[in-house]
Amino acid sequence: MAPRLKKAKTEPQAEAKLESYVHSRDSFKAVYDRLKEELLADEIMGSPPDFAKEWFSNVLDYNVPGGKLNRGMAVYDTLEALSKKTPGSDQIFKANTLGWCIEWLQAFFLVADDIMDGSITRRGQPCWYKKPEVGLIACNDYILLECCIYRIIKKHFAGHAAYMDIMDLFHEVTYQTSIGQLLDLTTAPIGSVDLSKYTLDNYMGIVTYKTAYYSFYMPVACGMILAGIKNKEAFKVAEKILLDMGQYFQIQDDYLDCYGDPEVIGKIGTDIEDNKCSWLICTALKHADKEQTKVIEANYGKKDKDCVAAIKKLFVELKMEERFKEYEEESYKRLTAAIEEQKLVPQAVFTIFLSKIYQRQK
Ligand code: DMA
Ligand code: MG
Ligand code: MG
Ligand code: MG
Repeated sequence: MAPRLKKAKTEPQAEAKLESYVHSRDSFKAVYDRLKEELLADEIMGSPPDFAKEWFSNVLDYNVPGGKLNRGMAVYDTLEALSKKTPGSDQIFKANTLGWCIEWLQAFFLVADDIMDGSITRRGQPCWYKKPEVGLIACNDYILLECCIYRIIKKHFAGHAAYMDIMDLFHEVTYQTSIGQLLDLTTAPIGSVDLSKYTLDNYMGIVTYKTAYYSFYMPVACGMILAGIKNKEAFKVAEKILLDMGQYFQIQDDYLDCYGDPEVIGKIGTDIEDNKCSWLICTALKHADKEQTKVIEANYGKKDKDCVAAIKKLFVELKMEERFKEYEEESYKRLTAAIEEQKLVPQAVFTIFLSKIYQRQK
């Protein structure tokens, strides 16, 4: 019989308390610096010449750390809310590492999304593919961004009890998000406006996959995995609430695409020109009379200033801003009730996230 090895339940490092840890953008960013340094010191980077290393470094700095970081920072917030005592320094680092992997995943999807949506700016600067020296090299860059995720996970989690679960989660959520992008893009084919597709039912399907899984379920699921939660029911309860929250978040994104200040949101809206199945157009169609529907048919999905203006005028007639604000209040109430109703997951896991997005301007 093989000798039975008695293994400590937690790694010795995880025991080391870090009383002074303050979870802030700065402490989170410090982990990015370390992960980037590790990637650049990776053996595979040993042979490429300096100009290639510099390109790689620029791809990362331009696309990974410049967002709101809500998704990435939520992994640690979740872990903390689920831990009876302050997490040790190794657990803190692991949570923030997975947080950055989510930010890397987001960077990968956004570089590609901006090409496909024909967007101009992102996070207050030109979209990566719009930079004259980049262009379609951006296609290889988004592949690189995705590869980094698995490089980082391998370095820091190979041998960890949750390695398989973490890998599986990242693969599953990447698949879900790309299916969401597929639905988003094929519902809005260039040059053909088929209003029958623009229902709120179709809309919810698109946004659940393209946004809610990776932006809301994933950070919390990472935190739950790190906290050692095994109860599948707890994951299910979290998923239900977080998908609802993610739908609300994408509806805000659609609202801000039309009504947000580009200076504040850091991007110029393109949904009307791009023929997108957005919450605004689905809701407008639900309330439009015959004449108003004709205006939509004639003007939606065209890269023409006057057509865009005609749609925006119609949105005013149909009180779209007011309808959005109503929806926002209802969502907040519905989510708060759902959070309080369940007993399996501490409320803070959800409320920290919800308070960051409620009535957001960017
Ligand atoms: C974004 O949807 C979804 C992913 C997976 C990047 P979107 O095109 O509405 O996003 P944005 O408004 O940020 O371009
Ligand atoms: Mg886009
Ligand atoms: Mg898009
Ligand atoms: Mg958008």
